[in-house]
Amino acid sequence: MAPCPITHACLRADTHRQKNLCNPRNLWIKDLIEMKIKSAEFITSAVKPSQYPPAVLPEIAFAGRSNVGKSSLINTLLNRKRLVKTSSTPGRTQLINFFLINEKFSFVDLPGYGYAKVPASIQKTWGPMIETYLTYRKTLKGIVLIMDIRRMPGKYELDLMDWLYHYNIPAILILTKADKLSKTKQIKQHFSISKALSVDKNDLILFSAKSRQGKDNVWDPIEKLLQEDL
Ligand SMILES: Nc1nc2c(ncn2[C@@H]2O[C@H](COP(=O)(O)OP(=O)(O)OP(=O)(O)O)[C@@H](O)[C@H]2O)c(=O)[nH]1
Ligand SMILES: [Mg+2]
Repeated sequence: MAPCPITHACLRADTHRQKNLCNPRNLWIKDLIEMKIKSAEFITSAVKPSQYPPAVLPEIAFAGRSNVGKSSLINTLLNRKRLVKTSSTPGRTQLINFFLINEKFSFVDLPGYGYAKVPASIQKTWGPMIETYLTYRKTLKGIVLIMDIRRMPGKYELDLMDWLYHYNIPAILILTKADKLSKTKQIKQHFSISKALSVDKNDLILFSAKSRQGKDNVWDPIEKLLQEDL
C-alpha cells in the first residue's frame, strides 16, 4: 500500500535528526528525544484567534471525538497526572487549551466533537472554532488525531482527514484505549481501521493511557514534526 499522503509528511525526518543534534543551538531537541519533560504548564484557554497566545513556538494539536481520551493522552505523553483535566463526563473540554512544554513548544487540546448532551448552540460553534484554529494558526506543525480502537471511524474522522490533507496539515493517527481489548482483538481492529482509513498499519499507532502502551511510538512522529522547523 502506498504511504498515506498525510502521515507520510511526518515520517520523513530521520535525516534531519542527526544533523540537528550536532548543532548546539538545537540541544533542546535532545531533551525531547530523550523525553525529558522539564516543564509543562497551562497557558490559556481560547475560543477565537485574538485569545490565542502569540504564534511563536511550534505547536502540535490533539483532536478527536468527545471522551475519546485526548486529555489523557497528553497527560501520559508529558508524564503528568492532572495537567490536563480529564473526565468520565464527555464534552468537558469545550475550549481550545494551550500548554507550554519545556518552554520550547506547545501542545493544544482541542474540544471534542459530537457529544449529544452538549447544548446545540455550543455544538454549532465547535466546528468553526476548530476550523478557524486549524486554518489560521501559522505555528501549527501537525495534528494528533485520536480514535477509539473499539469503534470504526465515522464521518467526523474521515472528513477531518480529508480536510487536513486539503490544507496540507500532517496528521499522526492514534488508536487509543487499546487496553480495553485483548491483544488478538487489538490486531483485528488495527487492521480493519487502517483499511477503513486507507492508511498503512504502520501509520496508525496503538496507544493506551492506562498501560502507557505506545507512548514512545506517539512521541516519535511528534518529535519529527517539531524538528522540521529547525
Ligand atoms: N481504559 C482506558 N481509559 C481511558 C484511556 N484514555 C482515556 N480514558 C478514560 O476515558 C475518559 C475520557 O478521557 P479524557 O482524556 O477526559 O477524554 P477527552 O477526549 O479529553 O474528553 P473531552 O475533553 O470530554 O472531549 C476518562 O474516564 C479516562 O480515564 C485509555 O487509554 N484507557
Ligand atoms: Mg479533554
